[in-house]
Amino acid sequence: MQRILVTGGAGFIGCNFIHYIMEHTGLHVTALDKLTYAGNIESLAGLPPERFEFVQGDICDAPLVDRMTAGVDAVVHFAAESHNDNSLQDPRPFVDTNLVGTFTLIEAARKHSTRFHHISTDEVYGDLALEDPQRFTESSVYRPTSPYSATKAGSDMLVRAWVRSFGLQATISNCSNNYGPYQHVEKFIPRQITNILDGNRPRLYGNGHNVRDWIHVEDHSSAVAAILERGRIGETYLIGADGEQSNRVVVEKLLRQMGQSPEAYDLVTDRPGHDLRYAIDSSKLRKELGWVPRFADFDAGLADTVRWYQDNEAWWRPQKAATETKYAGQGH
Ligand code: NAD
Ligand code: TDX
Repeated sequence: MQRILVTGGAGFIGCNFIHYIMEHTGLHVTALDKLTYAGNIESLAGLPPERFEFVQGDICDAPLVDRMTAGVDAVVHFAAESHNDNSLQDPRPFVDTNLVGTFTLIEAARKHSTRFHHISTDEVYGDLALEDPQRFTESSVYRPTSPYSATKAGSDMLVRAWVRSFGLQATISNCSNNYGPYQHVEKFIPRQITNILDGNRPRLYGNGHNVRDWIHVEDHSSAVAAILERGRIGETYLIGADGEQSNRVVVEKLLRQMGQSPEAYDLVTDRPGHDLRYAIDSSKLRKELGWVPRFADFDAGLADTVRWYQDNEAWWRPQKAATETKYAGQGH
């Protein structure tokens, strides 16, 4: 494998993956990204031009996708509409990008017999009760609950069908909640860090008892690299780092790390249909591919992330006011 196409390369996880894969391999990377509100070309600054190319474009643009797929050995597909709250306001772009965009890419990969890796989420499995001893596994039943997770679930089904019906050389990964540098300020952790930096109180939806299974984005990248290199075609791998935390505990940790009282947050209107708990059992990935996460200590990873937002205000500041105006309109 020499050349790969990374869709959604200007987004949070896509850009972190590109930095990771270019540092750890000699691959040539082409990023295809529409630069929606969530994409930021500055997240890809400083990459060596002889091994990196950026193309602005839409994954629903079949002739463009066909041309770009023809020239690479593998496609790693991160591009998506990714925010649950947005999907509750306007689901249409989620159907277009997550379903039609994935369809467009796998048609091109089928035509050119290109290796394909599809990035998905644990949200396709719905949610768990707080005390449920079971975690999600590769054989959990699909039970998506939001327009976002429903379109991601649909995209997974398309990839699985293309593997079975057309012999598409594909793998799928479903990862838990990511945190780390370059995450848009609409998402939970960067929203609260930047609120605190601005002297505003963090906002917790509902009672704050919802649980997410946090993984550092660099560990997601190393897992995807392992699957791309050694994953078995047709298989799904769940990616997680045993990082379950309630939202309330995360906000209290952030407030303490940033020198504030751990009670200095507000409870606001809950998200409609808010999933209660996600939790990943990643034994298959660990046993089969020997993957281990590097960021075992959540508090240390969180402290690194706080520092990154403190040091990179120029990166997030342009999005902050518009994001908070949008949340104010939703009662959040
Ligand atoms: P993001 O919203 O930060 O980035 C998405 C990127 O895709 C943006 O750069 C955007 O411009 C681009 N994009 C959107 N529509 C496009 C289109 N039609 N054509 C081309 N580019 C388009 O999202 P993220 O958090 O980096 O998520 C990346 C992937 O990982 C998604 O598939 C998401 O479902 C999945 N995922 C995310 C998480 C998480 O915690 N963020 C967890 C598990 C899985
Ligand atoms: O201000 C907030 N207050 C709050 O309490 C925000 C923005 C969120 N929340 C809660 C909602 C969730 O319980 O925090 C939790 C995390 O919220 P998000 O960052 O919006 O993530 P989530 O909805 O869990 O989905 C994320 O993980 C799975 C990503 O956005 C998805 O792309 C990924 O598939």
